[in-house]
Amino acid sequence: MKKWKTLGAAAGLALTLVAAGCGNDSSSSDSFSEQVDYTITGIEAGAGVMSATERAIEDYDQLNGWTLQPSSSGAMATTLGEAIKDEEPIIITGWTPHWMFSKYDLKYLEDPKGSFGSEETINTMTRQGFADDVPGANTVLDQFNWSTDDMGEVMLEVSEGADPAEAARNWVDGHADQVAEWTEGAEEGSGQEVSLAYVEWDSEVASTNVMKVVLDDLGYNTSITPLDNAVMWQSIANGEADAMVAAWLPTTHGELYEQYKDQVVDLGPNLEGAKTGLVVPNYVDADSIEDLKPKE
Ligand code: PBE
Repeated sequence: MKKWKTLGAAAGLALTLVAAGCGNDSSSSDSFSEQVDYTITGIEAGAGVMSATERAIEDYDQLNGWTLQPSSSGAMATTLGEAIKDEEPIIITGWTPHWMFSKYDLKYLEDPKGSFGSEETINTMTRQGFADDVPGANTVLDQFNWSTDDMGEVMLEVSEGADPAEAARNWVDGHADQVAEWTEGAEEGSGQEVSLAYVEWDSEVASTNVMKVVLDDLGYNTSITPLDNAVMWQSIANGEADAMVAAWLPTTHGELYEQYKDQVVDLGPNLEGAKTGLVVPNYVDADSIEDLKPKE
């Protein structure tokens, strides 16, 4: 028994040394692009940042032959965390606000061709007629406005395991003055239903849960429904849902906005300074999309 164990350990050690040797060889000769196998780790197929990445693959010669791997926001974040733990190469579709920037040392790759646009706002949209049907809730949605730091507080708590509803409750309780500005002049509800549509991106989970707490506190009966991106827009346009606080403009949801702008009501930005792009850990030796290498 003892002999076997010793042998096993020795064989294991030898294998480890061989593996380490290979790893070192390949990392010194391979470019970052080769190491990630010319693959960008993406999120849900219908997300705006996915179309923007497809656009970038067209726009940049350096991305010739690259693949965008669809996934989910949660799986992407897990893959990113694992890569960083082992200091492995990785490139993802990223966005701000997101807790990943407070948890990890990351950078956006410069985008000189502007495939991802520049800074964006996140806007609030309602269905047509909502302001007449539920004016008090419409006033709150219209006055809802917070910063990337505010949203970041909720997101961080959720990323550390808090239930989104609980994190939203904590934020609202801790920011009574700010919430009072959103509800100022808004008629209280008496149980009227308000339906909010959203997508389960960490940023939208935060904002939508906070809106629910605020509207419920004011006497409305708010439901929140996670949908795919295109379906979220469609649900506001056809009146199946009342509102959403998740419209990334002008670029990320630009096409959806063009498609539906005559059927929705744009209440303007609820957050400024949002951004999307290709993101890598700081230890990656690339600063711009133009530092990447096409697949030969
Ligand atoms: N996002 C987060 C979304 C908008 C919010 C950047 C992943 C998208 O790409 O559509």
